[in-house]
Parts: sequence; structure tokens; C-alpha cells
Amino acid sequence: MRLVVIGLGQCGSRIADEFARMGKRATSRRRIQIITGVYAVNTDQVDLTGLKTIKPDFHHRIIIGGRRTSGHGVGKINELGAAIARSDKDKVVDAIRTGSRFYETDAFLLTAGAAGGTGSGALPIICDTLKERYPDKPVYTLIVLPFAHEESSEERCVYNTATCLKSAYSVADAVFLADNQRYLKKDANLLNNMEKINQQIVRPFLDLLCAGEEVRRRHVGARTVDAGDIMQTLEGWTIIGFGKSDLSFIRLPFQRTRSFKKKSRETLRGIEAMGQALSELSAFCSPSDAGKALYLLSAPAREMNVDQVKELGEIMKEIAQDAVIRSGDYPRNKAEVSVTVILSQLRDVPRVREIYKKVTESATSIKQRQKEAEQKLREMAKASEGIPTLL
Ligand SMILES: Nc1nc2c(ncn2[C@@H]2O[C@H](COP(=O)(O)OP(=O)(O)OP(=O)(O)O)[C@@H](O)[C@H]2O)c(=O)[nH]1
Ligand SMILES: [Mg+2]
Repeated sequence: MRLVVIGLGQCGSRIADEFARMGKRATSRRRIQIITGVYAVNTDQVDLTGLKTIKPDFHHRIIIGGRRTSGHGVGKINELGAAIARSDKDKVVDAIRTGSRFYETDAFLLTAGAAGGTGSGALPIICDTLKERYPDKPVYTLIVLPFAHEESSEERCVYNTATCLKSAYSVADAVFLADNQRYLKKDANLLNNMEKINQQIVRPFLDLLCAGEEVRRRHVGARTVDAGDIMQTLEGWTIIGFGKSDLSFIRLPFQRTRSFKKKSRETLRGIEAMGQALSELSAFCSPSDAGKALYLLSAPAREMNVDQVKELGEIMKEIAQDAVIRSGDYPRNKAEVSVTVILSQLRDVPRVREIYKKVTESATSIKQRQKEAEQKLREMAKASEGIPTLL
């Protein structure tokens, strides 16, 4: 599957930059095109300069709201981010449309951090615009949820997240969720290492996008997951997971014989990788809430067997009882067995539901406080009425 990736705001741009690196790697190592264009859009000029891989010209690093923000961002006000995107959307769409590989694109992927101002506000607007201009191309979004400490310390951050999620869900074909807090669970040091988190957010997409684009026969599976399967699977709230089991330590030359024992060990490796994928989902959810699911098994061709794929299918059926399940295998040279899992059309995502609830509950108290603040300002102005001014 071939994607145009558009990063909005700082978080989105950095993730798009990671997609650009992944695309380059797929081209140089696998000779496959999976990314047909990568763009970074921001109100902040400095943030755009800090990117590494996205082409450094103004067609690929697009500054919006230049005059309104003087290149300094919107300071967490996502309504302003949305307003700027609305007036500058043509600039973004024109850049994408004139990209040299645009005609080869299967779908769009827009990405942003939900808690900020620029990305959070611009994402739903650009999504809506692309849907309107390109009705036959799906528009997917990958939205990053804030860390728990951001959520608990800043009311505005929760508000931005809620409004961004609701708006994106109403226009996008699917909303991938990646919860920053989940990546800290594995490794608390990652708080200061956004690049590592971004790598973990982007990695699960690699095999998924590559599998259907393989041209070399030895890498084409018995059942390939292609762009059609992915499009059929993606709808609404979506969560992705990736897990692997390293094979390098059992690659001994005398183990070529396919004994029964070895075969069951291979099956176990697939199960281990799937277990990891399910425990390291990009956001927490219950797989039983999924209406659609997909899994892809990548393994060295000689390690792959029918039992393995079947076994994984049974696990999937057990945990996602109500889901329509699609699957595929992807024979690779690498000495590892890995599994990519997508759970889509999720009926419930607890984190999103809690954020919605929090904002609804605090909405009345925020309005009350705003009223009080305005009242105080008026009183101050009134108190100063009799004072002469020097201007
Ligand atoms: N995973 C990840 N999260 C990030 C990154 N940068 C920022 N964030 C998160 O994104 C949210 C803030 O969004 P930003 O992208 O910085 O904001 P913005 O869209 O640039 O908007 P303004 O700066 O307010 O104009 C917070 O929840 C951060 O934790 C990143 O590189 N990776
Ligand atoms: Mg910013």
C-alpha cells in the first residue's frame, strides 16, 4: 500500500519525518515504494527546520499562518490552529497534488499530537479538505494521545484532545490512536526520547505497507495482505500492534530437518510474537470490541508453515469474537518472526471515552470561571474610569 504522509504541528511533523525514513529504508533495502510523499505542516518555523529527512524545500515543509503567528506557533489554542488551516488549506493541498508520485498513491495518512494547538486544530480541517477533493482515496489519521502528566496538569490539553478526536472521527476513514503514555510503561526513560517513541509508533506500519507491494516472488506470501485488505479493515477507532520473536539463536546449520519438534517450536514463536503485539498495542483497548481485525505474519520462508498461520487465526478468533478477521503471511529473509495486528471499528476505547467525559464535566466550570474572569476585568476597567491617562 502506498501512502502520502502529512504531519501537522510539531509532533505530527516528527512522526512524518520517521515515516520518511521508513520509506527510504523500504526503498533501499527491499526495493519497494510504500511512501509516495511526505509533508510537514506547521505554524512554527523553527520546528520545521529541526526535521531530518523530509525534503527541506517549502513544498515539503509547509509553513501556515505566517502573518498571523509570525512563525511562532499558536500556543496550544487549537481553534486558532483550525482557523489557520482553513485559510491556508489550498497551500497544503497544492503541495501534495503536485508531488511527483502523487498519482501512485492509495491513501493519505495525516498525523498530529491531539493535545497541542496547530496539529490538533489543523488535522480535522485538512482531513475534511482531502476527503472533499479526493473522494476515491481514503484519508486515515494517526493521532497521538498525551502523556498522563500532561493530561492531569493542563486542562487545555484535555480539551484540545477531545475536540481533535471528535472532529477527526467524524471526517476520517479511520483514526489510529497512539498513546504516548503506553510507551513509557515499557521504558520510563523514553519521556525524554521522543525519537524512540516515534520509531515505536511508526514501526508497526512497515511490513503491513510492504507486504502487498513486494515484487520478488520469494517475498510474496501464500496469502498476501494488500491495499484492498487494509482498506477493508480500517474503519473508525483503530489500534495497531507489533511483536516479534528473535530467531537468530536457533539458526544452526544442522537444524534443517523439519522435525515435528521444530515445527511446533516455530508455531510457538508466531504465538509469542502475536502475544507481544497484543500486549503492546498503540493504545489500550479490549480486542473483543473490534468489529474488524487483521494480522500479518512475517517470517523467514523456511520457518513459515500453515499451522502457524492457522494457530494465530484461532487465537484472533478467540479474543476478537465479533470481528471480521483478515490475515496474511509475508516471507522474509530476516531471522525473526514478527506479527502485526490491527484492531479496527472499535466500539469502545476507554481512554477516549474518559477524555470526553472529563471535558463534558469540566465544561460548565470552565465557562463559569471565564465569566468570573470577564466580570473581574470589567470591574477593574470601571475602577480606573476616573484616572487621567498619560497617552
Ligand atoms: N510521540 C510524540 N509526541 C509528541 C512529540 N512532540 C510532541 N508530542 C506530544 O504532542 C502534544 C503537543 O503537540 P505539539 O505537536 O507539540 O503541538 P503543535 O501541534 O506543534 O501545536 P502548538 O505548538 O501548540 O502550536 C503533547 O501531548 C506532546 O507530548 C513527538 O515527537 N512524538
Ligand atoms: Mg508547536
